[in-house]
Amino acid sequence: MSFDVIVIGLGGMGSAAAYQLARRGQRVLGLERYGPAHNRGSSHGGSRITRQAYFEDPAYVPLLLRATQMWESIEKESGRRIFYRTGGVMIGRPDSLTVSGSRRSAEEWDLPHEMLDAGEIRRRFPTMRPEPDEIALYEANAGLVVPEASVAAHLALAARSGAELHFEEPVLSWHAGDAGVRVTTADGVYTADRLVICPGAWAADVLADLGLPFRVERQVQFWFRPRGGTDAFLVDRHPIFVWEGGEGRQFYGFGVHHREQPGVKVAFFRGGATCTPETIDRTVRPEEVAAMAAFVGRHIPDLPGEFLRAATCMYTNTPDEHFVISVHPAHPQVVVACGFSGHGFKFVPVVGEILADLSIDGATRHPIALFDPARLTQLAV
Ligand code: PYC
Repeated sequence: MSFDVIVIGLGGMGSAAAYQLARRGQRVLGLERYGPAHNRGSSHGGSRITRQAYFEDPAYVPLLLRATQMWESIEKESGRRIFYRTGGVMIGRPDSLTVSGSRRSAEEWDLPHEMLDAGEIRRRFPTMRPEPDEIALYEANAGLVVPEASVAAHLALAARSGAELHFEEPVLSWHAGDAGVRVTTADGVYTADRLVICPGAWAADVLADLGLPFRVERQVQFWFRPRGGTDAFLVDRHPIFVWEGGEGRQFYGFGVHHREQPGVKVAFFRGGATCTPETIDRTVRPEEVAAMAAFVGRHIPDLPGEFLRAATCMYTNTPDEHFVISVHPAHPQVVVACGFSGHGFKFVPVVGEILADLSIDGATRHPIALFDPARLTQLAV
């Protein structure tokens, strides 16, 4: 059987693309090297931040507004809880990127937000101990999404819309020619009119022909049981946060949304070791746990109680930390989405919509100029 579209990679982005294509009547084949909603890539760990006052660049805001609408509709269509609106605080000195960038996006797009001084942060969120010169942008619309639930929901919706999904079937090569595309896997050869490639941390291999300078980074997510118990950290009273402390590092964390999986998750944003999906060290060493506990304790003194667990995952960074979403420069029948640089998951449903637009129509109404891969080849020369 020949397909209209083959989707390579069924993690966060690929699962959403498979669904958006199938619901528009496309005959879709999805191929994934591991099982459904696996923990070997970048779409696991129980929580990912969603926020709208985006410190990275105001150009992301319209996509975030659309993603927020879409999370709600995906929940309704799938019957699964994915999104928790917990509120979010972006903390740091007034001139830090975390605060000043978030404020810029909020003001440019007129997003609801409040600025809090250190005293007000402590009063509203008593777990937190900001320095006297730290402030925060508070955004009630921020929250978290559960990545495994998102992938499972999109896969189920894609299958319900007629997509054929193959797991444990790594792609060995792909070819695009005048007659369409051909994908060779460990189990067979498939043909289709078009291809959507969502390779995650495997981008440097699967999209080697693009020659883009990706850097895959090992990251560790840590879960601690708070000293005084979990209650003060439940999502109905605890916001997600990104905190750019005086140490010059950003770290982030979440309230607890799942009573059966207690533990507050915290992690550093960036600064991890360079790796590949093959060489990543998935063991988390006691010194790493001790360093995170000491760091977090300076900001949230009750948090580093008992260490519960840790998990590694991968960022696929571009040099400017903006995404790559585009029609392939050499093959109009191929669309690519990669290089999400550690901040992509909140965009999953809208990226699925954009990929379906690009694959079916060759264009999208969404603003994606920032994600053109040509900017990176210009950077590299
Ligand atoms: O996407 O908001 C985000 C984020 C913060 C830290 C890591 N990712």
